[in-house]
Order: sequence, then C-alpha cells, then structure tokens
Amino acid sequence: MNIGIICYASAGGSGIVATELAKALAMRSHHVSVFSTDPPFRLGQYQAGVTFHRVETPGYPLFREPQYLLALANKVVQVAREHRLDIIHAHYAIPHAAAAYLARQILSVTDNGAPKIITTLHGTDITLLGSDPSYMETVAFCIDASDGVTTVSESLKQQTLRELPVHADIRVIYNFLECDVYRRQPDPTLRECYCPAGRCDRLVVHVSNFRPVKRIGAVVEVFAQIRQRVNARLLLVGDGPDLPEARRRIRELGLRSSVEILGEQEQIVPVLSEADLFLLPSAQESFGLAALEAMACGVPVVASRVGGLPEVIESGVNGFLHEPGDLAGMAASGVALLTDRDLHGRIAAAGRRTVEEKFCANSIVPIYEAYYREVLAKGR
Ligand code: GMT
Repeated sequence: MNIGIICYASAGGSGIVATELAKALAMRSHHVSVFSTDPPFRLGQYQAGVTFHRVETPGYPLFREPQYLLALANKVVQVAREHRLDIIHAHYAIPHAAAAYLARQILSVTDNGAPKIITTLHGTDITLLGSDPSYMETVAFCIDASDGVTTVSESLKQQTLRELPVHADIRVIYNFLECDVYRRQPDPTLRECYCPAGRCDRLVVHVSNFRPVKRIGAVVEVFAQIRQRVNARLLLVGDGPDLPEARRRIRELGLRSSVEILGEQEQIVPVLSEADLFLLPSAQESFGLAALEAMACGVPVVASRVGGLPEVIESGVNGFLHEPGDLAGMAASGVALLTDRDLHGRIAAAGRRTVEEKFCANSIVPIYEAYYREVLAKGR
C-alpha cells in the first residue's frame, strides 16, 4: 500500500506513535510518505520505504498566523498525486483530520479517485482541545467525515463519544513499541554519572513534554516524599512550558543536588535501562506511552488512575495506580518499590510481560494493516 502519515514533529506521544508506525509499515514493504513541518522526533536515519515531506508555511505581512492547515492539505494533494496514495492517516485530529479531509475533497474533484482517510485520536485532541467549544464543531465533523477512526484506548473512545457530537464507528487500536528496541540495556556509565555508588542508591525518572497536564509539580512533590525515606536521585527528561516551574519547586524544596534535568532526549532506552522507578502523576493520559516505554525497559511505574492508564497498568500487578490527588499514596508505592527488591523484581517482570503480550509492534501493526484493508474495501 502507499500510505501517507500526517503527524506533529515535536516530542509528543502522537508524533512518536505515528513515526514508529511509519517505520514499521515500511519494514513490511509498504511505501510511507510522512508529512510534518520538520523531520519528526525519533524518525532517525534514512529508512527504505519512508519518504519525508516538509510542510512549509510561507508568511505574508497581512497574516498574523501561519496557514498550516492549507499548506498541509496542499502538500498532501501534491504527494498523493505523485505517489498515488491509497490511505492518508492523520495522527491527532487538530488540524490533521481537517487537512486530510480537504485533501480528499480536492482529489475527488480533480483526480480519478481519492485516497481514503483515517484519523487516529490520541488524547488531548479530544480531552483538552477537541471538546472545547472553540474547536468542537469542526473536529466532530472531520472525525465523522473520515473513512476510518481509531483511538489509542477504550477510555478515549468512550470520552470521544461522550463529549463530542460524533457518530463514527471508532476502532480501538492500542499504542505499541518495537519490543526488541525497547528493552533493558544497562549502561553502567550512565548510572555512575547520575547515581554514583556511595552517594545515591536508587534512580527515579520522569519523561514528558512538561505541559500542565503532566503535573510536574506533583512529580517533584512525590519525589520529595520518597527522598525522605530513600537515598534516591530524580532524572527529569524532556522540555516544555512547565520546566521553569519545576526548577522553582526543586529549589524551594531544597532538592537541587538530588535532581538532574536532562532536557529532550531522542534516545530514551539508555536512561530507562538504569531507572528504578518511573513517575507519571498526570491529570489526564489517554494511554500513557511513556509508561509503556518504562515497563518495556523493566521499570515499575507509579501513575495516576486516569484515562487509558488502567488499560495498561493493573495496579499491584504490573505497576501502581493512585487517584491523581493521592500524592502520599504514590510516594508510599514508590518507597515500597525502591526498598523491597522482591516486590520490585515482581512488578518489573510483570510490566515487561504485559508489554510483550499486548503492546509489541509485531502484534499491533498488523491490526493497522488489516484496518487499512478494511477501510479500502468499503465504500464511503
Ligand atoms: O503529551 C504527550 O505526550 C502528547 C500527547 C498528545 O496529545 O499528542 O499524547 C497523547 O498521545 C499519546 C500517544 O497516543 C498517549 O500515549 C498520551 O497518553 C496522550 N496524552 C494525553 O492524553 C495527555
């Protein structure tokens, strides 16, 4: 198949999943055209079967805003003609579903047949933005106008149907990882650098794009409580608007020497491979790809019981979930994991098993392929 994948280039879960899907589809002999404003985070080196199409948004003094939607639809039309795309797969509804819809409309008028469009809803495109009255009508229209719609969890599917006036037949297809790549590969030099023997016993990690929904303040609070009982250090990986707030809170709590801020890191496996605990106290999480990456690398996760996280983590079995406000409970679970080696080993092994049983690329990517075929086979 010739498949177009639209995604954001920034270090967000939707772009990461779209990029991993593009690479996995190319490995399975499909031709994949990736559309974004920059080569997406984690696209990595050249791979046969994947082409990248940069969306340029030329400015004009009259405009205060870049015309991203029009430029993206325009680029999709050009590439669809050249590569005879069968499917345009929009990751994140805003505004990618609208760009795909516009491209399909143009191609159906001007060309002999248009590609089918599939929209994958990732989370905040519904929970924070799509359900906002400023976007709701257009987002709902574009979802219903898609030839296929998927969500990354059952929870997000139900929330979409509850909060938006959509009637689409939504398919749940879980996020996934390349399980051979996302596995524990210890790196003693990293350990020695961030948690040197004698000065630090355990390494706690948080990875995100530091937006309010991730509750960075809660990460620091939970770590502060853990630090009272365990000689641990915290690694913060990523960047975003709430990083200054995190720095302030770290100073306020006197934790400067116990916290290391690594910024955005494309290679996350080395860090996770040395971690002993992963904290994800988010306000909302439609799936929690970061938690899945940690589990794949044998790191127990303590997270909020929100959104799709209970579809990934069974509390007490392969991680721990607490109500978002229960920071003391999260800290207690963290301390238990960091001090009880048997518990840690049990939860870490169960986490890795869950990933292998349910979330590896080799079981999820064929589900996407089958869905593409199903959508291609049915008329609009
Ligand atoms: O915050 C991010 O990582 C990006 C965010 C997004 O909206 O693109 O991620 C969402 O999609 C990911 C991939 O499907 C999910 O794993 C995240 O749970 C989801 N984030 C939220 O729901 C807050």
